[in-house]
Amino acid sequence: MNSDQRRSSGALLVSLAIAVMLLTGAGVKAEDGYRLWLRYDPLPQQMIELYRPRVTSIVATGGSATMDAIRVELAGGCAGLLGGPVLVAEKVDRDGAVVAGTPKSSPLIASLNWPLAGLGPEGFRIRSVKLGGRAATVIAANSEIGALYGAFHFLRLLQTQQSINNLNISQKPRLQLRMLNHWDNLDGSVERGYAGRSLWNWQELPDKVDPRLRDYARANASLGVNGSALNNVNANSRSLSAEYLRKAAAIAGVFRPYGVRVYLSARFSAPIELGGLKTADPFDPEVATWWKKKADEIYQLIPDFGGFLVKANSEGQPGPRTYNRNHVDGANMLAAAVAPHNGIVIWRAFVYDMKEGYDRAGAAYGNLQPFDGKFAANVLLQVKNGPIDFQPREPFHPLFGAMPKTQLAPELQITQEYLGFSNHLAFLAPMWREFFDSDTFAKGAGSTVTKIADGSLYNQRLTGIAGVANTGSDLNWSGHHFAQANWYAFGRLAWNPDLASKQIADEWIRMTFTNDPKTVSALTRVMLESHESLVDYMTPLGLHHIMWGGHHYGPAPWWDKEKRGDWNPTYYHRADERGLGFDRTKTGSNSVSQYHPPTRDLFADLKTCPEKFLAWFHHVPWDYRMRSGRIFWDELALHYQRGVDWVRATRKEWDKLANVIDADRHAAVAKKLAIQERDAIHWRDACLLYFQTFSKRPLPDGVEKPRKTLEEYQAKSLAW
Ligand code: GCW
Repeated sequence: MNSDQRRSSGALLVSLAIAVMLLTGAGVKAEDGYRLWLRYDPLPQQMIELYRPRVTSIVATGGSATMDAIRVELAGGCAGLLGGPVLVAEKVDRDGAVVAGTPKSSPLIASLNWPLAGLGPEGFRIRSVKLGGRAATVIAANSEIGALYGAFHFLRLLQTQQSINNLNISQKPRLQLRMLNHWDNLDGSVERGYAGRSLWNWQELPDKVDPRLRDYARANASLGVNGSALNNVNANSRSLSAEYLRKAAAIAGVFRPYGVRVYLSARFSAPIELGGLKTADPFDPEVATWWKKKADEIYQLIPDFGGFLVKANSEGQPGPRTYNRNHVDGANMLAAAVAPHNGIVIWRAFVYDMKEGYDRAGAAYGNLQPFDGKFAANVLLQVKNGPIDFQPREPFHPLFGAMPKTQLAPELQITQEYLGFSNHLAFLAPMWREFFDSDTFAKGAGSTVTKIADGSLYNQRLTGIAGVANTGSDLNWSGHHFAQANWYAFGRLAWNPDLASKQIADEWIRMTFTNDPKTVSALTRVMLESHESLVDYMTPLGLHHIMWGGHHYGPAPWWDKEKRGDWNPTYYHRADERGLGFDRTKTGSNSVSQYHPPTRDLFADLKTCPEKFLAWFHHVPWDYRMRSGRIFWDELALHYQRGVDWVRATRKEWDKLANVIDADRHAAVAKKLAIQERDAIHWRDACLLYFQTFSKRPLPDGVEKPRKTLEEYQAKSLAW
């Protein structure tokens, strides 16, 4: 080949490559998942034609950073979705303007004289109107952050291909504080993080701020998440040092235009470690003064600082009880320090001291319930959804409905500590729905957890919810492409805890993958079934905490080596010749009595207890007759098998989508699903072989033979 030929064949290759790229839409960007659900790729032509006349220009006047963000998001988002530039204008001079802002930022919105008071500080209204005879869409709010939320909502309508004719939408968040809790350490590691390293680069801060943090804030704002606790609740005092506060202030500066306020986890003994005091006793005036001064210093640097998040006297953390004071003494002392700045204290209820013969499931109630009505007005008591610890399934925490005079905030875990890390596809909205929909009967029928969380049951003044984040430095943020859906679901439920799982899944799929109806319905089904299937192959029928010690990945029901008895799976499942499960009724720990009747009685009676909670509340005889007519042992085994079958079917389903999902993400998810199948088989075999040593019964028909021996499963934990 001479050089001319080489050149021309090279040119041909290039033009071919371009043609292929144009046809497939590939090559523009690797589909690495970085854009989350905020992808603004062109919609199908017929949608563009429908939308185009209604989106010709963006009118979002005002010079603040938040108004800038609104302009950029709307103009960039609409241009991307509509496949061509959208004008940014000062006024409405044509049909199709999208006007966004507040009565203060926009004379136009002011001139409408809309009654906006009912929207509160963060709500928005979106309406199709005529302005000076021209068709326009107005996104109005009392605050710029409200307008930003409205802008994201408008974009979501486009992304999910909803009609934008005759819009008349008013929304406001049901809970006030909607925050992520990051268990990020100062060395860049993330406790229970499965998506790389921490997003905060403490080494480089404050001089260098990763531009990615802006995208983190955008993603949160798109859901209405308005708080971020930056550091691990297993806190290092240094987070509160002058040096680290300057770093946190730099982060707060990036988050501010997006309405995300920064919170910090406070180590209770910081006055000793940072302040050189001899004690951290909350009744010591020097200690109280130290915290007051610390709060003043923080607010100097971060004027909109949210407040402190505290894990005290839990799992080795210091706390007021270290000094013979109680939780209220500690929380209220900190609350007094931040109160002058309108800050708050979020005190965690995750407290369970090990005592001989005690039941961990009843411990938080025992520790905190007696303090009902004693916490200061700016304290939220943050309670995990279930009484033990973010298990694949737990009944709701009995503190919900038991502290009518205390401001409770649910804590959910978005990161999948006990749910297969970021290797397993498990959409958590259905699990959280089950929690929110639980009826506590605290004030009669209909006293759901939702009504406690949103403050309506007890007129709770300050409301909130936290999700332990699953974000990290991985390009796709959450480790598994589908784990992004859990961040999304958390934010959407924090905004409106009545949203249906199906709607959340549907929105997310459309925004993240495709609007193709067949694919949307196939993926919605997969997502909605995924959590129950994970429960099937991990902890069916009320089993819990049977994971490998320490890392909590994979099964180890035989595990009994932890220094604390209540960290051992054997403590929880109590398998013996008679049966399986923890008796929490009168004949056992009786912690079922922490629930109100009739829930209490329902759970306490083996016959009426929902089967999904059977081994949670009862020591169930192996031959107990289940509703299906099968004995408990057989039913248990079939659940394990069902979980495995589901993963296999899902792999097939996913394979079928190879030509509708981009190659990069398709391959990445396929790889994860292969791991999930391997793990599900491992779970089934290891658990059934182990429990069989007690049940002494054969596996029922339909359950596959284990692949290895029990000894082999016991010898080595699942690798991840
Ligand atoms: O779920 C457990 C985790 C710990 C965590 C603790 C908590 C931050 O195993 O890693 O510590 O809960 O919620 O405080």
